[in-house]
Amino acid sequence: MKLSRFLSVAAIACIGFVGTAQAEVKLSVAEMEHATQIYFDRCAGCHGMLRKGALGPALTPEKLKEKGYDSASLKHIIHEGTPGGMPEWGKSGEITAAETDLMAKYIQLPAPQPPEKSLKDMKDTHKVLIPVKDRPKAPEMKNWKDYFAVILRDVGQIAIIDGVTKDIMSVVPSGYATHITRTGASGRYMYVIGRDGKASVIDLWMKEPKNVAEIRVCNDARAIDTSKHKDFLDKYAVVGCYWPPSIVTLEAETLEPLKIVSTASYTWDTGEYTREARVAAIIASHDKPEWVINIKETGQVWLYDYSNIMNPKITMVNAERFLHDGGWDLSKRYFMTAANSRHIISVIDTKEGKLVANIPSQGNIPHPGRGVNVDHPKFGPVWGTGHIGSADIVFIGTDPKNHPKNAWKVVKKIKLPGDGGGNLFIKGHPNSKYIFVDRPVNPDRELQTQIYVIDRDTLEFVKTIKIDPKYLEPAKTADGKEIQARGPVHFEFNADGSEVWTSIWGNKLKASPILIYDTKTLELKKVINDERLKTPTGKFNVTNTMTDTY
Ligand code: DHE
Repeated sequence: MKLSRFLSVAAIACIGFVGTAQAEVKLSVAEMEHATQIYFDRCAGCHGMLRKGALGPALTPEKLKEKGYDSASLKHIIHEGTPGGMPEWGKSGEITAAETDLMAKYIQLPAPQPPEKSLKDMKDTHKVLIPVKDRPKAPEMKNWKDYFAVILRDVGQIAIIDGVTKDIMSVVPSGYATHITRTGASGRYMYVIGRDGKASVIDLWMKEPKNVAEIRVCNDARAIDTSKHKDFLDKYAVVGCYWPPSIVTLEAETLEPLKIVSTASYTWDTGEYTREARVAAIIASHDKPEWVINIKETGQVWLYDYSNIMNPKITMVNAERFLHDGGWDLSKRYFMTAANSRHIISVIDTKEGKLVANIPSQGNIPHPGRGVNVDHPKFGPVWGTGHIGSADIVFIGTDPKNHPKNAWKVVKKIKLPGDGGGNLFIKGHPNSKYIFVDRPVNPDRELQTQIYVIDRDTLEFVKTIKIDPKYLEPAKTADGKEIQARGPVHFEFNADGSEVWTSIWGNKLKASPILIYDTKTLELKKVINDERLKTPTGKFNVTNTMTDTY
């Protein structure tokens, strides 16, 4: 997203004020624009647009002063990262020395005020690219339920890949720094959200899947989902926005915007007003016309009843602050979600509409993605997560009826080999003997570039899979500088669980492969190498996403 569309006039105006108020730090308008763009791209997700902190600490000028940070110490942190999970932006080559210097100055100035967005603003960007009547009446290709949508993050595209033939069916444009995709309940439509709040929908019934509608609903977003209750199949989509903090519902087939609900509210515990109460994970109930929505900064999970779309009923469940990602337990009754900077897993009972437990995750910064479910012979159903800030993988009992002693307790904790965390995703499939774990943000190069394998029956770590260095070759900038690929990130299984896919998190200057492993033998079975595959990160199989299988 170009900054000029993002920064408000008010924000530009504040630059003059900044220069005079804090004589020691001055930036020109051009520098301010450049820094704001970098902040949006690299920092806002963790520290917040208004810099009040969430996963990362608050970065307001007052807080930095209170902690005694000057430009030199800030530059050091931006360059080197921290063991707590802050990436080494300078060292990794992702931002230059001059930009590191710029950012150290920028965060000592007040944050620019980002713009608001109205229903009219949204409507002005809404396009139905292929009307419903002109779309296929039946699937044109037979394997569509085993397609994968692969995020090509830094080029803002989605690759649709046939999970059976491994052919790239199409590469479709999407929003800026595209984040995730989710399918509708029938699987036919794949919904995509970009970090710039651009939502798009791809019709997978087409011989060459294409966007059929698009709209920009906010300026910063991470989540999208759909109505999965049987009476509302393919009826509504919902976008969760970071800025303006809001929930936007859309008509599913056309993305016509229907309703905006602001999430700015009060923290559940201390009752402080929080303008930046961002929407993190959204998950759709299969049993009720309900979305389960994490409101990050206030620490509430909202149970959003969409059966009367223009007059929704919302149950606000107090959980814990800084809610991030999460997924269903095996029964799909309990939502297991990470309040990551509090090291807590909150459990929401969606049948009763209440918090069941806030469980210390026994590690540093749980980051489950959707997590992993196992029906374990000894513990009964368990749900597992890894951690960004430590090597712990934990499994929590989730069946209070038949295994009450294990329910809502960490029943098994294992450590990945080597120091530190760096894990982002863990994934399983009922037909796979193994669970797979990545570690792309561990600072150690060897640990960062391996896949970690856990046995589903014993829940013990059994093996690392090393990635052949030929798949990790660095990208080269025009002036010959090398930028390393981070290593494998995220996993997804094919529909029958016989294969697991991961991808190398490279740089957009160079294509990166998708690696496909046999889930019985753990052998590398196939590599998809294609010039179009730049920065492949998240991968979403139609059947598994539709059915919430993980
Ligand atoms: Fe994500 C899920 C937010 C960075 C890949 N990420 C999520 C969810 C949230 C979130 C709230 C849950 C969505 C849901 O289930 O509805 N992600 C954020 C951030 O705020 C953060 C930390 C920083 C930012 O500025 O965006 C961030 N995420 C990343 C990445 O850098 C990743 C690794 C690569 C990329 O492509 O952006 C990344 N996030 C993902 C993926 C999922 C995800 C693949 C879905 C996991 C799944 O299996 O369902």
